[in-house]
Amino acid sequence: MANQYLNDKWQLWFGVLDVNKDGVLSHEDTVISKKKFADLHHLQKGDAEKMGEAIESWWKNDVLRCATDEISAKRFVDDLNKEYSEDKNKMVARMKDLFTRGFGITDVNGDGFIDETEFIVLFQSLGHVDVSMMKTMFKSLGPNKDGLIEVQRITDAWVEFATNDDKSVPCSIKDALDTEKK
Ligand SMILES: [Ca+2]
Ligand SMILES: [Ca+2]
Repeated sequence: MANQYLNDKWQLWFGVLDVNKDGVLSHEDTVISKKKFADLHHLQKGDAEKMGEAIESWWKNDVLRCATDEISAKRFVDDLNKEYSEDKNKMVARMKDLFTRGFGITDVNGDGFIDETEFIVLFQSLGHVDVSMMKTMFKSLGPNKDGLIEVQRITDAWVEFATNDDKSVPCSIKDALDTEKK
């Protein structure tokens, strides 16, 4: 089993993903986040459908992992513990895939960078409201002089968040999430 520090981060991550805050991850979270993403980015019908399919696929395959029932926080954390204990490298590889696909969608204009608006829309699509937390986290991830963060860089930071159990390594994602006002 992973240590308490990593378990705490997984618990925070569950909170990031539970869009409607009903204590479980389910298809309902997919439906809401898909709609919010299209609305907040003012996507036209064709683009909304294309992005919607990518979002559906991400939830289904990467997050819910084809589960058709609801995933509680305990099950989410237990499953990660199991994966982590069985084969850490494999788990890290899966997280890389998950976050690569996730931030690929977040980069809605496809320029290879995440700007502050794309970052905020990501969180708002996931049902979050504390914009100052989002801005703090964005800034902590090191935007360049044009205010952009490479998709790869942000992906790496989230993989680190989801897989590193070393408490001595600073983690600005955890720090920001710890301060989030709900
Ligand atoms: Ca939910
Ligand atoms: Ca972009």
